[in-house]
Amino acid sequence: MARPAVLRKPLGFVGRYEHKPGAEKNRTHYCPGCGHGILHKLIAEALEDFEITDRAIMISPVGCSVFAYYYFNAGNLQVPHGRAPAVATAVSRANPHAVVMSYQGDGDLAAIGGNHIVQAANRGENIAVFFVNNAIYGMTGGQMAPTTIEGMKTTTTPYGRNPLTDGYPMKISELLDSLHAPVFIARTSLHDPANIRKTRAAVRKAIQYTIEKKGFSLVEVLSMCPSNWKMDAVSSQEWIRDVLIPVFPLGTLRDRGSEAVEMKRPVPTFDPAKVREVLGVGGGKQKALARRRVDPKYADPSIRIAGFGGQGILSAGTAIANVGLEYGYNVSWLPSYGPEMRGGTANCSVKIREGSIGEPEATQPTVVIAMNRPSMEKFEQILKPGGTLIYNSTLIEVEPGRKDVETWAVPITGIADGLGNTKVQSMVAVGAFAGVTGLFGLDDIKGLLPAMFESEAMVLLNEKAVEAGYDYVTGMRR
Ligand SMILES: Cc1ncc(C[n+]2csc(CCOP(=O)(O)OP(=O)(O)O)c2C)c(N)n1
Ligand code: SF4
Repeated sequence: MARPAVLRKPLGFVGRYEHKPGAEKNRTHYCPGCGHGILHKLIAEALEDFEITDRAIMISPVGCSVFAYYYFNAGNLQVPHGRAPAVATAVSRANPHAVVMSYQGDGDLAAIGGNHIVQAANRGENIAVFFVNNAIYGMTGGQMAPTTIEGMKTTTTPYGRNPLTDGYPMKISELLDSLHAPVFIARTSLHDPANIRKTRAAVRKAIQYTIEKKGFSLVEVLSMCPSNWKMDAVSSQEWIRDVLIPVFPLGTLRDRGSEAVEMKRPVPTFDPAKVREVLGVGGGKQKALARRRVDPKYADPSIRIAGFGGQGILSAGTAIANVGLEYGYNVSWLPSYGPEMRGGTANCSVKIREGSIGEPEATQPTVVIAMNRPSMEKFEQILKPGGTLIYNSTLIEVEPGRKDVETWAVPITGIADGLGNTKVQSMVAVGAFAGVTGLFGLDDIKGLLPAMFESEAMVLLNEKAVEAGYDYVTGMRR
């Protein structure tokens, strides 16, 4: 006797959907009649059936798709608008065992992320992309998307999309089908049970090829958005059948999965000597400088340098990062080019690590170098308790507010002026950093200056600046 079917939530979903406080507990985020929930279920069932919940990673971007992060029993990364294919690339390359899926709406994938998806497909990244085409921006209230069809009224095309002014609906599957690398491209729909079954099959194929490391798969899914189409759920399904499908014909555009062989991408290896050679670091020296014994407080520093434009903030950061490289550390340097006010703060983050660096921004720095008062007031707030604040006492006439950090008042601009050139204040700051942290030797920094400055006079002047900053703080210790 056949066993009765047991209807239950697939294990590819988390047991409990967490909502924001105050939200009703027994409903999803999606509007009634929305296609997202159906597609979620098809993916969740596949995660269970393929037994990959422990190695599936979902990349959810911006749009109604973002809510995927609440539902799947899988790893999840929420990423900026349109960037899912780039992040999926990184995750799948760094961890080839992971089954990486990107779940994107049409505004996200075809507009702001248009180039990302084309490039990821062209590289044949081993990812499964689920592309929810509802012909409109859902989350933001119904603006025109690249996939909006001709004549369709949206909040930004109130008289209907006019190709003369707004272009034609973009057929992403056909576009990607012109590329060499993808293995699987299909367009399906969620408007009735028969097509949901076909979507189910396509979802499984895309996931299967990703598990088998066959390369890039994309399933474009026509999906209802009753709220922004201003229709009820049933009319939305009929509208897909009668109006959307004639523009976006359904079917498998490409299926090369069975003939494709498992991709064996070379796993990137890190050879510091090779990197030094290629980057020309160390004036052709193959070996890194001998590391110094560093107070554990300053091992793996996360540094924020801030001041106003013209103070050489970014150069000071570059110099510190470059010296870190010379010692064979991993380093990152992240400038901030925010729309700063004149006289406000410009800043950069530098990280120096023995191990790998995840996030390049020093969101909770262990060392802050503040070159002017607005910078000190802004960045001492985020300094890690027990961290170190080096501040330019020439221009900052107030005491730092934080009492739980070590503070060093160094007249950085004054020292540079004493050397006859205010511009070298950035290198005074580098010297002070080296003196306070003990991370770099004075001679080691000086040895790099010829690679940074063209004229001998500038090299000499900057040598003096580094030395003066270094000597000032080491003198304070005594
Ligand atoms: C960089 C950036 N630009 C714009 C937005 C605003 N925004 C949020 S969702 C969205 C549209 C998403 O539409 P779509 O990808 O079609 O997804 P849907 O909501 O229809 O599922 C936009 C423009 C944003 N969050 N970030
Ligand atoms: S706005 Fe549209 S896409 Fe977003 S949840 Fe509602 S119906 Fe779905």
